[in-house]
Amino acid sequence: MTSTLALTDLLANQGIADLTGLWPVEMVEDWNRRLDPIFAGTDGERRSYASADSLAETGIFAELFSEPVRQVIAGIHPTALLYHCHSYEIAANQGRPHIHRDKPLGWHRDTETIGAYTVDFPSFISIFILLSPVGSGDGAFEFYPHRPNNGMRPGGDAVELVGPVGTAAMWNRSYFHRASPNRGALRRRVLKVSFQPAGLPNDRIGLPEFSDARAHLTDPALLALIDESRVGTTSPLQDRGEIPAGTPLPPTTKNQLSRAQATYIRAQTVGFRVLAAAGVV
Ligand SMILES: O=C(O)CCC(=O)C(=O)O
Ligand SMILES: [Fe+2]
Repeated sequence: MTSTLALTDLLANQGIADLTGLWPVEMVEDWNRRLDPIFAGTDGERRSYASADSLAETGIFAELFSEPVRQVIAGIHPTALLYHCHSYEIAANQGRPHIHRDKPLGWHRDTETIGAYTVDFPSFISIFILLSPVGSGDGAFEFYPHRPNNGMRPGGDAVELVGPVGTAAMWNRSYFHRASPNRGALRRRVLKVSFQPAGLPNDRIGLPEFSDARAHLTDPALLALIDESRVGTTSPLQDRGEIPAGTPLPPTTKNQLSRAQATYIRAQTVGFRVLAAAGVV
């Protein structure tokens, strides 16, 4: 299904778009062969990572950010700078979400995006690519496809990111989302990228995983994506992009929030809005 909305508008208004097909399945399967030795021996951990430098060293980073992908990113944010770039696995056979377990059923907004959230433009974006097949009970990423300023409606729509290896989506980090419990027998492996305009504060791009990644890259277009010196600047990347039409991901399930949980979320959301208006967050 192609919407009449440009990808940027879809991300602002529904928060999530289908990107399946942008990375060929054979390529993603090949990434898995390179990641297997990195994840080997971590099955006992609740969460395990292959960081940006490992992705660069294995050649995955260069394939991930192919020219067409860079054009989509630059189409949305002409000054894009990465914030996250890693693969991670979450434990199998779990009864609870792997992250934000203290929040109602794990539903949350990414805190560092709330202060600069704007209704009309998606500043904080993540990409998820499934590296293991994910069904409903397998720790699917879930997304509430409505603007977040009023909290969540109990029993309201949810999009589940399910499908075979290579299934991919782009989503607005300021919207409500969660990891559902991974009740399945397989560790769930995804590749995650987040990007934002270079002008915004970025407390992650200076981490060693990004500076170490540089040693494995030569293409200036790739180096620019992780160049810490670009924080606070507004010069556009050399890649120019057309903004493609967005492909919606229709809701497939409902959130299971009780009215009490939804009331709590709403109170917290309104509270954040007040704090953001006062410049506290
Ligand atoms: O692992 C997931 O499905 C969700 C993680 C999450 O909340 C995030 O990436 O911001
Ligand atoms: Fe999150």
